[in-house]
Amino acid sequence: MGDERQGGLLAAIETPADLRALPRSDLRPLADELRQYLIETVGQMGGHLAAGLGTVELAVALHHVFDTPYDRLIWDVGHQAYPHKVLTGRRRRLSSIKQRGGLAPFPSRAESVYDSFGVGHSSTSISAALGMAIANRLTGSDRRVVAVIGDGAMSAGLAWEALNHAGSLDIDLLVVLNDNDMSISENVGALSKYFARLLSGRTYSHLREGGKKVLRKMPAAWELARRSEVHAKGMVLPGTLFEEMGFNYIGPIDGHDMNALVTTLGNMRHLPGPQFLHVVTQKGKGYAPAEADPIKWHGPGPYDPASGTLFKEQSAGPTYSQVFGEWLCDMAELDSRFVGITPAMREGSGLVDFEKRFPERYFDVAIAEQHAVTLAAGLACDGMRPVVAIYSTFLRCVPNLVVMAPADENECRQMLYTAGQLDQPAAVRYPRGRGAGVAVEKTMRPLPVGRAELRRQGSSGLALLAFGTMVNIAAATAEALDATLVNMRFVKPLDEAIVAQVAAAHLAIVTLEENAIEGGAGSAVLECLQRIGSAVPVLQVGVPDGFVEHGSREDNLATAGLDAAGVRTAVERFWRGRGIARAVPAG
Ligand SMILES: Cc1ncc(C[n+]2csc(CCOP(=O)(O)OP(=O)(O)O)c2C)c(N)n1
Repeated sequence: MGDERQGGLLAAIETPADLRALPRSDLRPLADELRQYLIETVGQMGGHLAAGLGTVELAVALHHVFDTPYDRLIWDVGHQAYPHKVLTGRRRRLSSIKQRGGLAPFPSRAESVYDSFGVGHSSTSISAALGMAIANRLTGSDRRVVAVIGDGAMSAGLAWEALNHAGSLDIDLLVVLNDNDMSISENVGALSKYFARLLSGRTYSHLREGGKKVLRKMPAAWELARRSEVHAKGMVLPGTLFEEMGFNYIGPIDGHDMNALVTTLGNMRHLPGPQFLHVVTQKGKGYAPAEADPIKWHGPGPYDPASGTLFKEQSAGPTYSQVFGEWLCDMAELDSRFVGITPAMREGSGLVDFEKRFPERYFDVAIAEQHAVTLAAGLACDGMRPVVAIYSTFLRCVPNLVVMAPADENECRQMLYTAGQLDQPAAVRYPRGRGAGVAVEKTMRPLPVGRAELRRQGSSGLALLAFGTMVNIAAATAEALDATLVNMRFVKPLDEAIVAQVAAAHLAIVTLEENAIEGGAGSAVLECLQRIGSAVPVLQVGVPDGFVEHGSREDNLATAGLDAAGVRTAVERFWRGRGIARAVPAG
């Protein structure tokens, strides 16, 4: 699909240099082809769609005006960078995106010289761009640096920390605010209202730009106007906030108007100092289903581009997020102290129903994870039961934190319930995707804190201490090797009694976790063994010390050796290879 059927402009773009060679009149039809290419290609495999449809013109204009990759272009989060990928030599590979061995879903420095910064987490672009701008100054380079950041990403403290720093330096840097009024769901917060006010000030702003041109020719009058404008704008004209922070604010301009974009970026490219361009775009632009429902089309699975019908994935049982959302609704009904908090991840965290049913107790705090957790701490200090759904890995070293890992979706519900009853912070760590397919009991019962569950008593002398989803994955290995299998349930506090018993009664132990080995649950078991003076041999199975590449959860587990086959191989090698198994008396 794709190339051969294209009108010809897109098929001829192998690098942005080809794009820069085009006359300006070709940019509009090129953008139209690019948009169509995205709609059709993402339909084949699913991926991020709506955000990229909104940045088609911006990507074309930026590569047309700036000398990439010499000039640095940094896309915040990076889910909107598909058009950029297509324009930078990756058109033919776009259909491999998000798949193992295929294109990364976000810009990746290892993948392309045009990806100036590796992203995925939100709100890093201005800090990274500023670092590059400072490097340019220190090395005497004349390269330009551009950060493109969404209005959602602008809600994070990190973005403001970077603006605060940049504005204090007289440094050449362009920040483009890609304002589509949406995060994954509706953007929230006072800042998003402020952006809306900026839009309504558009006419005034245009007048002001016109006035500036005239006044610049009369320096005294210009200075007077500039000073009084700062005050006047505070009341009626937006732009002040960024200007007060040391940026030259221009906009808002229509981010789908190719001419306006190219002209404005062309002018701004030569302006010294920190520059801020406010661009207004529409999420899902040019694809009717995505324009109508940009939330659904933020990251769809495969679909039929012509009809806009999503191909449904086969499902067995609820996702962990659904179990979580349902549990929170049940608790909120039973106990008015329960409050739900999300850092801009309502859909992904399973909180859509909770918001509908308990709007006063639902808080989307925007992309602000630090704030979410600290807000929860404040609520807890004054007697509430705050629940934060957060996409995160976290460490065992936080004092006084209970950390649980459910073996399946039913245990997930029971652990959430247990956490909600405790008078101390607690975390339930579950994976994305669906559970094992077990029935989720409506009834909720608290689990004894720090107590593991013996799943199988073996007689071979081998014990498997499994955390979370590894309990089920290790079950077949336990059967095959006649090993004891323990569902550890609690990473913290660890069930030290069961660890001691197992150590005394077995010849070898294997710990299993879907987590980094370094500092993980298996390390907690080792620390415990060391404390009680046990020298029983231990194998730690978990995620090796390295960044995990993108891919489906199943693929990534298999690559890390954490699927059933990988676990069996590792455990057998350890058990038989070290001669421990042979030491067991037969029978
Ligand atoms: C720190 C962090 N929190 C949450 C997310 C999940 N996330 C990915 S994209 C996104 C919304 C970004 O909105 P915006 O910057 O406005 O971009 P748009 O999709 O509207 O183009 C969120 C919340 C993330 N990537 N990083």
